[in-house]
Amino acid sequence: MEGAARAVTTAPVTVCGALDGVAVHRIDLRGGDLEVSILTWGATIQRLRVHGPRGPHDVVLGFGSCDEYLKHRLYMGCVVGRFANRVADGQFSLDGTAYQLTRNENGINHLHGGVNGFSRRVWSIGGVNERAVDLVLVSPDGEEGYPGTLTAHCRYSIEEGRTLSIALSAVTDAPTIVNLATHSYFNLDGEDSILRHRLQIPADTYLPATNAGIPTGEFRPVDGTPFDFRQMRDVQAPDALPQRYDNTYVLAPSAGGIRRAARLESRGTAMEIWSTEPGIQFFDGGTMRSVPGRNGAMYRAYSGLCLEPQRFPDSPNQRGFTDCTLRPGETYRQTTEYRFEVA
Ligand code: FUC
Repeated sequence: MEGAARAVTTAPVTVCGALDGVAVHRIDLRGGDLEVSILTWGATIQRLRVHGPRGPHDVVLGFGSCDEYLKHRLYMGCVVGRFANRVADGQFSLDGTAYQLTRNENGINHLHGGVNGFSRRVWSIGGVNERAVDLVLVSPDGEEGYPGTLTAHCRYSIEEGRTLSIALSAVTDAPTIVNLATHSYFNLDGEDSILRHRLQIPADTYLPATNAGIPTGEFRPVDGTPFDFRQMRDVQAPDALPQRYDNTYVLAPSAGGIRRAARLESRGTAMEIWSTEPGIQFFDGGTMRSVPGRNGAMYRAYSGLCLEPQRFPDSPNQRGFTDCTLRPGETYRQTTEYRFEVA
């Protein structure tokens, strides 16, 4: 596969480690004003650099070596699946059959696809050129407790206008549930904290969650609360200690296309996220423990924030949430774009 890829590519593909004897590759994409390094480990964005008048600068957190991704369960830059965020008690029923998923968060809930979810698997390279790479992962029937063999695709491509496009899709051979999400920690300017980044999320309601991160089922208006990001404002709520942000924001219906899901700004760099997804999880990174990051940086609480377009957490157990069932013959699809501007 790699040989075929070499014939059509000018993008460097290098071995950067191994997991259980399987080589992990890094693919360095370049196009326009973006440079992106993708790891086959977890379909991870290891590095994303934007070129501007002040030179190139990093806009996501990342580790320098594969070993560090293995060591730190931060889901840094990866694609999480089969089911992003949490499934309460790891349990759900589908077509009258009850399933028990791995309970990998404090032995209680299922988080981000389990102990060895998609973020901790080596994806195959399906194709690569200078500006794009296709990654493929086959998840066997029963993996982490999920029914059906699921074949997932992730295509990263650099588009015109400083845009990184991410196309996710999946098919199954038996009824199952799917909710994939991209999980980069953004920091647009390399400052220690993202609390002074400015954020806008065009959502009138959000999903309150229990302390364990399970949505209560309520769609709560953001109006008059620290969760109101309808107007661009600092991440840190006014007159408040850092507010814990780890909730899904409910976006307007997308009618199948992509629409703006968030805008983030800091010191002359801006990023808009456009997506097909019904919700966007905003996680402020406040629970991150100190870890050494790339190039001698020390990552700690609020070093980066996550904005993760996805379906609603715990959907299989919540009436009134989006349906996450995937059946044979259907194709799950998500398109998400990170669109950058530099001044
Ligand atoms: C986000 C959060 C979770 C978790 C994870 C590492 O997706 O919603 O709570 O902390 O990241």
